[in-house]
Amino acid sequence: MVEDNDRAYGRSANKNTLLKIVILGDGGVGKSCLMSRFISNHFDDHSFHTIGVEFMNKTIEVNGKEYTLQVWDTAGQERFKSLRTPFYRGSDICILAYAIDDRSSFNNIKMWLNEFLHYAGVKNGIEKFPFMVVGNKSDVPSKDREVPHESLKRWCDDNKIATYIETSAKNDNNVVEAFSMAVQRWAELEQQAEKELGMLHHPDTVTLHGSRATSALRANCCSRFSDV
Ligand SMILES: Nc1nc2c(ncn2[C@@H]2O[C@H](COP(=O)(O)OP(=O)(O)OP(=O)(O)O)[C@@H](O)[C@H]2O)c(=O)[nH]1
Ligand SMILES: [Mg+2]
Repeated sequence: MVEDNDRAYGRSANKNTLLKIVILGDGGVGKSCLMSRFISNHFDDHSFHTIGVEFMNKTIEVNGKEYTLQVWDTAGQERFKSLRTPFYRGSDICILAYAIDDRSSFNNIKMWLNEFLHYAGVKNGIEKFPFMVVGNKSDVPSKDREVPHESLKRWCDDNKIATYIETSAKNDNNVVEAFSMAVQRWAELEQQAEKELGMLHHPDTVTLHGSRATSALRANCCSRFSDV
């Protein structure tokens, strides 16, 4: 089915796809540690607060296809807001992170979602954009847990977000899985968008010139030309 779609749009099924992923969440939830665990399988017990943004690339295979993930780690502290928000535009995937031993970081996920929607210029509804909610620090002792797993599930259901997971950057639990799930969600939404475009245009005549169906459907006059 995927291959049929690829042929219809004149693309090679083996092409490497570049995806920009931003990680947002309160300061200290472990965003930088999630990125370094994913990119270089490294964990820092004394990680410093991030200032602004940093990005790193890693190529992975998901469902037999190759993706180069450009992972953007942002500063969660409020004072760095103006340094991080310009980098949201052009994102393909957004990871919303909190720490399971920090209730207020979970309560703030909605604020991060709204900040992303606003500055990334997402207009077509939350359910059409690949968000991934990550509850990090799942290694902490159960007495320190402040956010039950059920609260994560309920919050995602209520906010129409299909993908969520608990991770530990420290113990290397579910970190690669979180990124893979996010890519799978992106691919699902991409296929849906291609179908919607296919209904608007006959598949034999439409040419996307390498652009993505999701971008085409999400595009507005500014966002098409301001991808970072
Ligand atoms: N127990 C535990 N600690 C973690 C985990 N991930 C990160 N930490 C610790 O949490 C602290 C903050 O981690 P960072 O990755 O710097 O947090 P951040 O979200 O990038 O913070 P800002 O850059 O300020 O936005 C560090 O002391 C890490 O060692 C985890 O999975 N488990
Ligand atoms: Mg950081």
